[in-house]
This record gives sequence, C-alpha cells and structure tokens, in this order.
Amino acid sequence: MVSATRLDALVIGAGFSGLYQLHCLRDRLGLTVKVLEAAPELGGTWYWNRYPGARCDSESHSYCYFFSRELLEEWEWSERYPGPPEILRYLNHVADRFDLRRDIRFGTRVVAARYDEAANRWSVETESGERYLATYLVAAVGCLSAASIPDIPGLEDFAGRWVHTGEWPREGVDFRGKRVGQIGTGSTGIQAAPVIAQSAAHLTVFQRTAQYSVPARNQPLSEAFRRYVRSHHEEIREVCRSTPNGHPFRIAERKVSDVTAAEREAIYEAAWEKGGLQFRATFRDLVLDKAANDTAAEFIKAKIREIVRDPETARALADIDHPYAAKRPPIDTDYFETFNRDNVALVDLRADPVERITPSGIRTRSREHPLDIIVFATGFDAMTGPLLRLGIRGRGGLALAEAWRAGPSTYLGLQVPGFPNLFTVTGPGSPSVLTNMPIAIEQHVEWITGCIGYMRRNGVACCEAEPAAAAGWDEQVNEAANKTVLALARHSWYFGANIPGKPRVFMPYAGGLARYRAICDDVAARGYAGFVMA
Ligand code: N01
Repeated sequence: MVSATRLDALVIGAGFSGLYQLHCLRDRLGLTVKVLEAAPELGGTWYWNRYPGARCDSESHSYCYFFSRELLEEWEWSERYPGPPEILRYLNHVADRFDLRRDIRFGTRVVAARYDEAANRWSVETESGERYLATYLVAAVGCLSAASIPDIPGLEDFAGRWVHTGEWPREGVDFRGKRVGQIGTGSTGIQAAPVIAQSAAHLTVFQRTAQYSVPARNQPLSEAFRRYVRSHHEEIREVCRSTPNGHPFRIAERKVSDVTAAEREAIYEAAWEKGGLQFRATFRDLVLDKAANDTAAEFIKAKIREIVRDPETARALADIDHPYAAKRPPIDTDYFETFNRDNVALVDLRADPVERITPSGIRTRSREHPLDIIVFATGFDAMTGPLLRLGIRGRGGLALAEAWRAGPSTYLGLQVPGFPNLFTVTGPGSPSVLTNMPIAIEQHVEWITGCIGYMRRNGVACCEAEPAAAAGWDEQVNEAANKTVLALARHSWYFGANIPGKPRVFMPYAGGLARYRAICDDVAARGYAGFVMA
C-alpha cells in the first residue's frame, strides 16, 4: 500500500484558478496545500491551447489578477489581446513571485477522488498510484479543458496526421506544403483558419454552423495606453467587477429603439472599427431582446457578404441560424477575408454532410476532400466534462456522473449536494464562461477561501450545499438564461448540445457577474445560508 500524503487542502489544476487558490489557502489561511496538475507545466488552458492564431479574446489589461497591487504595477502587457506565450510568461511570473511552484506537482493526473464519510476527508488518487488525503478538495480544472473529438467513422484509418486545437503539440505542426482540413468554426476555428491558410498549401474549412464574428483589431499597446493602465488599476478593476461580463468596458445604457436606424448603423460601424467583444456592449438590449438583436445580426451578416467575394461562400458564411452572441461570439483577425484566398475553400456541412473519414481525407456526401492533416477545432465537453473525468464520488459512494445524470445541479456553481467540502472554481451554475474569466476566478477563489476560513474559525468540519438550495439555484440559472437570447440557441455548448447524449441544460449563470457576486456575498454574510455547516 502506497503511503498517502496528508494535507488540509488539495487543489486540482494549475491554471489561473489553481495558482490563486494555492496562494490564498496557503499564504492567507496558513493551510498545508498541494496542487496536482496533469500537464508538465503550469498555465491550464494556455498550456494546452497553442494552436495557430490562439489569442485571448479578453483585453490584456483586464486579463490578469487584480488581488495584488504590486503584481499589477510590475507587469505590463505588450498587445491588446495577449497570446499564449505572453500569458504563460505572466503566469510563470505569478508563480515565481508568490513562490507557488514548490507546492505544485506537475505531470500528475487525478483519476479518482472519494469522500470518506467516517474521516470527513477526501482521498485522491493519481494515474501513477499516488494517494493524497485532504479535508478540502478544490477542483480548479477550468471549464474548457476536456477536448471533444467527434465520433466520425473512419478516423482510425486516416493515413495523415490529426490534431485537436485544445491538445496542441508543444513542438507545433508544420503545415507547409500540406493539404489541411479544419473541422469547426467556433471561436477557435475562426482564430486558427487565417493563420493555417498562410502556410498550408490548401485549407478546407468544414462548417456545420455559421458564426458571427467581429474583427479583434489586435495591435501593440501604445505608450499612452500603457500609461493609462499604470495609473488606473483601481478604476479598471472596479469596471470589471461591476459589469455583467467582467470586461473593462461598460454596456451602453441605450436601447436599440432609442436611436434612429442611421444612428444605430453608425454605432455598429464604430464598434466594428474599434473591434472586440465591445460590439456586444453597444446597446443594453442586444442580448435581451430578439428584435434588437436582429439589427446587430443583420449588420454583421451584411459585413460578411461585403467582405467575401465568392457569392456562394458568402451566402454559406452569412447563413447564421441563431441570434448574435447566443453562442459565444468570436472575434477574429481576417477570418472572412481568408475565404478570398485561392488556397482556401469552405464546405457547408449543412448542404453536404460528412459521411466518413477515409485513409486519404474526408468524404462528404458530394465528394472526397484529399487531406494530409485534419485539425479538429471541435470544442470541448464544456463545464461538466473536466469535473466528471476526475472520478469524483461523494457521500455513500455516489458518483458525480450519477448525481448529474439529468444535468449539472449546483449551489452557486460552488458546491454539489452530497459532496461535502468539495468546491468547484467557476463550476456549472456560475457566470464563468460568460465572463472575462480571471475576474470570475478571483471572485470564486476568494469566496472559497472566505468559506474555509469561516469553517476553521468556527470549528465547522463539514460544509455541504443543501439540496433545496441547489434546486432553487438551478431554477435561477434557468430563469436567467430564459431572459436572454442565449436560450434561443439550444444547439450551443452552453446547453451541452455539442456532446452526443449530454443532458440539455443551460450551464452557466447568465444573470451577470456583478449580481452573482452580490448573491454570493449575501449568502456568506448570512452565515453561509443554503450550506449545512456541521
Ligand atoms: O469550440 P466550439 P471552440 N462535425 O464548441 C464544430 C473559448 N475560446 O473551441 O456549432 C462538424 O465553440 C461546431 O459546430 P456546431 C470560448 O468560450 C476562447 O471554438 O456545433 N463540426 C463548431 O463550429 C469558446 O466558445 C478563446 O454546429 C463539428 C466547432 O466545431 C470556447 O472556447 C478562443 C462537429 C466547435 O466550436 C469553445 O470554442 C477560443 C462535428 N461532428 C475559444 N463537432 C479565447 O478567448 C463540433 N463541430 C482565446
């Protein structure tokens, strides 16, 4: 029997969440803590997603921790949107600065986590057979870390190479002289295609659902902007914390109907020129009212038709079946322009579905597409996937997969009834993927730290969400989604629709991060109402 390492807290994952959680539990509460990380290095999503064109859609000056003034003052970003190398440099800087590395075990994948009721502690096993015993277990595994490779017949026979964007080889992929097929046109595919097209001999983009996209307009940060950031950390933090999506810009007060058609078009035009997710903030009813949304949708579709020269390709790209931002809105650098290149073709899978992968390419109903490399930009088993693959069992040996058979049920996205002292950072039911993630992560990590601190000060051994509180919260998550156009895209991954057999439940909380923060603070102020503190 391998001897077990005993700890106060075990954190799974060394991305933005896990690093800050380690710092808070170890350096603020004085607990013994270890972080287990499957990858050989820290960085979480940014370790794995190194595909060509990968870049954060949040603006760099807000895509960071705000908890330490010194950290804010000593770090400067170079571009409007940071890419993986710069984000990894930042996270490594954070790890060094707070001496985090000594408590992280890399290359250590968790395969089982069981709650031992008699001992009131978690027993965690790793792939290599190590065992850890911890009073508190924090899953900081991210929302988009379980890559999804669609079950298309014939993949095992493909004679070329295939890769998933979310598990990109560290040494990169050489596309020069190759015929590349890319499946998927979500945020990732829209970033990857223009860059792959620059080096590949030929790129075929296989599109199942057409998507809106607005130019990112990435650029190096000017000295004037850097100066602004240096002298406005507090203000930027407050804007991020007070807006629904945690971004460093406010949503306009006006509604679409408050302006004339000409004014509206001018506002969209200016937002298009400015670029980025701010397009969504042009009117306050864009994600609340379908008719208002239609005006933005039509504006972007017209832009696509204007940019793309081949009429049939333009038609397929602009044939979008859901409201703008009802699926996560991508931003891009020359995505639609890429289809004007001679070496790029679009296959509309709605008209010409994939039949199978063959040894030499992809066969759609109408023809064979010869390929050397297939890039799966096919997304993730989002939000629940990363948690379910940890092999978590709670009270009475109940598997998390069983508890969530009808879809995830949580209290505030922080805890699941029947799984005491297990906390999930940005779990299903929290605003998470609808926000600028580091802002949501800081809020969750600080709330979890506050809760564990309260437990220790008050001699509470066990914290567990009440089933009624979780059921009530699930209802609120549903209601919040139903007030927005997000509920109209039932084929989005927010509903789990991209994974065959996954229950169709809207997973993130769409009521806004600021409101959510107030709810969590209120719960804590009321002695952790809705949690059994035993
Ligand atoms: O994944 P997706 P993603 N046959 O699920 C298609 C975040 N992110 O990796 O829409 C054919 O959005 C699928 O088609 P459909 C961001 O939150 C952040 O692009 O299901 N096609 C879709 O086109 C984002 O939302 C950043 O019909 C198939 C695509 O694959 C999230 O990650 C950058 C298929 C998957 O799109 C996920 O984005 C990138 C099949 N069998 C991503 N299966 C930054 O901020 C799936 N598809 C940096």
